[in-house]
Amino acid sequence: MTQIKVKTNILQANDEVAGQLKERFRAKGITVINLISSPGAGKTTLLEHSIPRLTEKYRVGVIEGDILTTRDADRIAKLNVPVVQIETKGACHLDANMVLKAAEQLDLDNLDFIIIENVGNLVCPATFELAEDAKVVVLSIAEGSDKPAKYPTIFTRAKACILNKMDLLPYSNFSLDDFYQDIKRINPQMEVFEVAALQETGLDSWLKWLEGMMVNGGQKD
Ligand SMILES: Nc1nc2c(ncn2[C@@H]2O[C@H](COP(=O)(O)OP(=O)(O)OP(=O)(O)O)[C@@H](O)[C@H]2O)c(=O)[nH]1
Ligand SMILES: [Mg+2]
Repeated sequence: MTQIKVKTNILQANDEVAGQLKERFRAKGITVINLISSPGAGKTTLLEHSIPRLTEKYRVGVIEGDILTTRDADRIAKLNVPVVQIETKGACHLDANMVLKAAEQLDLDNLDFIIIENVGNLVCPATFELAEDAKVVVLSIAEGSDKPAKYPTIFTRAKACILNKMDLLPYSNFSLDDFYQDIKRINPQMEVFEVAALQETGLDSWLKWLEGMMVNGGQKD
């Protein structure tokens, strides 16, 4: 009983911060995406291959969440976009306060997108609002087609799913039929993009969807 109350309070407090932060992002016309997946599904790789295309038209900043190390932030910094690292020191997800602090390091007057790479974890990040306009879940072929059924919270809350490492499909027992059947049941509105980030296949529809998500309709000031 008490445990449930504590958890509710933590989430409520987080949602309040996230709500205020979202208003700030909206006022600046910034679209915020929260990328969530289990470790190694390909979040950073997706960013490495999407950001150079996005920055042809838009200004992009990245917030990198990791339990330890700046490795992902270092990879993103090579793309010459502003990047802020959050080291959670053990915490398995980002929360709105961490994003608030990270956002203070970014020039909000000069950004169209902020993409947050959450800590590699399919479970905990699902329940924490980060002032995002959309959660995007990345699932890789090697993880198996049963994951939406086994981890429904994130697949319910995400607006889009990147099905990554499609190049590995011939070498795995991943069933696209089972996957789509579960998605249809769990979240029929969710957009699914079949992608091989490393090979840069399937990125066009994903990038077009991102553009469609823009809070200011793609207008630059
Ligand atoms: N075959 C194949 N490998 C990929 C693809 N995308 C990413 N990888 C590989 O998958 C591994 C993990 O990729 P990352 O991008 O680091 O994954 P991540 O989700 O950012 O990992 P964490 O931040 O640790 O949670 C790397 O060795 C990538 O090269 C893909 O489309 N196909
Ligand atoms: Mg990463």
